[in-house]
Amino acid sequence: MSSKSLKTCLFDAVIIGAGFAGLYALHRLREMGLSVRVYEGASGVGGTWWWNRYPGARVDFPSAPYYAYSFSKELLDEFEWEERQPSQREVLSYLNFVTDKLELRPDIQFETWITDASFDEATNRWELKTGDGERISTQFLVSAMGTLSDANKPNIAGIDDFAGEIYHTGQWPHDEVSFKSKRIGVIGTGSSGIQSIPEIAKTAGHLTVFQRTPQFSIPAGNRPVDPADVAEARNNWETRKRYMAEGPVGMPYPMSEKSALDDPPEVRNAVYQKLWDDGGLQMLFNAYDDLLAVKESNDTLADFIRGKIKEIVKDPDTAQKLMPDYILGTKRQVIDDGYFNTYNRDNVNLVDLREDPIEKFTADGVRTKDGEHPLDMLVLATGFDAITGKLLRLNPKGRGGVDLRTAWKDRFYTYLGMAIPGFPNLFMVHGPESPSVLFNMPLGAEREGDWIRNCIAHLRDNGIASIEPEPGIDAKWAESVEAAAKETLFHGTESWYSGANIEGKHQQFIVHLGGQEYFQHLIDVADKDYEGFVMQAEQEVASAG
Ligand code: N01
Repeated sequence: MSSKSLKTCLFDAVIIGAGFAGLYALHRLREMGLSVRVYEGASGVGGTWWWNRYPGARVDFPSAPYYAYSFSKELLDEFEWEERQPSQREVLSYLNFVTDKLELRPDIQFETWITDASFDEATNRWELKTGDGERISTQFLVSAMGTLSDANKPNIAGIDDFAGEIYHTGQWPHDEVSFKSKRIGVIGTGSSGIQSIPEIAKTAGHLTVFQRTPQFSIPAGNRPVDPADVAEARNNWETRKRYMAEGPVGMPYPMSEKSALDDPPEVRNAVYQKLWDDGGLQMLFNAYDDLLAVKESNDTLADFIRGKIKEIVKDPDTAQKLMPDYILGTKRQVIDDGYFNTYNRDNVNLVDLREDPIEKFTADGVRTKDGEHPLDMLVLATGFDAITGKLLRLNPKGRGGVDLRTAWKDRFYTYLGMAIPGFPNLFMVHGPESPSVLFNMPLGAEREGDWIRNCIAHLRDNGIASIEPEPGIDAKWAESVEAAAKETLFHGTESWYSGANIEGKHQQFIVHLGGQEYFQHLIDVADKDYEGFVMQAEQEVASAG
C-alpha cells in the first residue's frame, strides 16, 4: 500500500475541474480564506479547451475580448487577444495567463481523477477518493466538470474492428495528427465537425463526411482582432459589462427589440446580408428579438441561410443533402470558416446517412447501404453526453448512501441547476437546469461562482454545517425550466439540450432559458435567506455525533 492511500487530505472546499468555472471558483473561495484544492484529470488547466484540440477549434460565442473573465479589468487590459474568434490554442494561453496571474497553480492537483465521492452524514463532509488511492475530506464539494466533457463514442456495428487511426474531437491527441494524402472519414456535423472539416480537407487525400443532420451554419467572420474594438471594450468596460449582465445570453451589445416580421422582406434580407458578411452569432441572437420564439420569424432567417447554401455549393445534389430542415437555432447554432465551400473541393464528398445509413465498420473502412468507403482515419465529431455525463460518471453518493444515478433515475432533479436534493454541500457550476451552454459561459461561471462563495460565507457566518434543497422544490424548479423553454421554439427539437443524442438518457430539456432572469432569481433566493434550502446548524451535527 502506498503512503498516499493512508493519508486523508482535509480541505474546506474541493473543486473538481480546472476550466473557466473551476479556476474562478478557486480564486473566489480561496479569497475568503478557505483551504481549497482543485483536482483535475488533465495535466494542465483549460478543461474543455485542454481536451478539444481538434483542427479548427475556436470560440463561437462571444467574440474576443468577451469570451473571458469580466471581473478583473486588469486581466482585460493585460491580455492581448489575436483573433476575433480565438483559437483553442489562444484560449488555453489566456487561461494559463490567468492561472499564473492569480497564482492559482499551487492549489491545483493535475493528473488526478476523483473516482469516488460520498457524503458522510455524521460529519456533514464529503469523503473523496482519487484514482491512485488518495483520500480527501472536504466540507464543500464544487462540481466544475464541464458541460461538454464526456465524449460520446457512437455505438456503430464493427467500429472497434476499424484498424486505421481513430480520434474523437473531444479527446484530440497533443501530438500533431497528419491528414496528408490520407483517406479520412468524419462522422458528425455539429460544431466540432463543421469547424474541423474545412481544415482536414486542406491536406487530406480524400475526405468523406458522414452526415446525419444537415446544419444551418453561419460564417464565423474570424479575423485578427481590431485594436479599435479592444480599445473600445477597455474604455467602456462598465457599459459592456452592464449589457452582458442585462441581456438574455450575456452578449456585450444592446439587443434588438424588433420582430423579424416588422421589416419588409427587402429590409430584412439586407439586415441578414450585413450580419452574414460580418459573421458570428449576432445573426441569430441580435438581428431580431423573436427568431427563437416565433416560427414565422425563424423561417425568414432559415430561408435566407438555405438560399446561401444553394448559392455556395456548386453541385445541386450535394447542396440538397446539406439543406437543414429542423427549426433554426434550436440545436446549438454553428459558425464556420468556409464549411459549405469545402464541398466544392474535388477531394471531398458527402454521404447522407438518412438515405445511405452505415451498415458496419470493417478493418479497412465503413460500409453504407450504397457502398464501401475505404478509410485510413476516422474522426468522430459525435459530441458529448452533455451537461450531466461527467457527474453521473462520478456518481456521488448523498444522504443514506443513495447514489446520483438512483436519485436521477426518472429525471434530472435540481434546484437552481446548482444543488441536488439529498446531496448536501454539493454545488454544480453550469449544472442541468441552469443556463449553462446558452449563456456567455465564462460570465455564467463567474455569476454562479459568486453565488457559491456568498452561500458558503453565509453558512460560515451563521454556524451552519450543511445546506441542501428542501423536499419538493426541485419539482417546482423543473416546472420553471419547462415554462421558460415552452415560450421558445427549442421545445420541439431533438438535440443534446434535451438528451436526444444519448441512448437511454432522459428526454428532458436541461438548459434554463431565463438568462438574466435566472441570475436575478439566484440573487433573490440568497436575499431571502436561501429560500428553498434547508440548513443544519453546527450544534445539531455535534449533538447528533
Ligand atoms: O457535438 P454535437 P459537437 N451516427 O452533438 C452526429 C460545443 N462546441 O462536438 O445531429 C452518425 O453538436 C450528430 O448527428 P445528429 C458546442 O456547444 C463549441 O459538434 O444527432 N452521426 C451531430 O451531427 C456544440 O454544440 C465549440 O443527427 C452521429 C454530431 O455527430 C457542442 O460543443 C466548438 C452519431 C454531433 O454534434 C457539441 O458539439 C465545438 C451516429 N451514431 C463544440 N452520433 C466552440 O466553438 C452523433 N452523430 C466553443
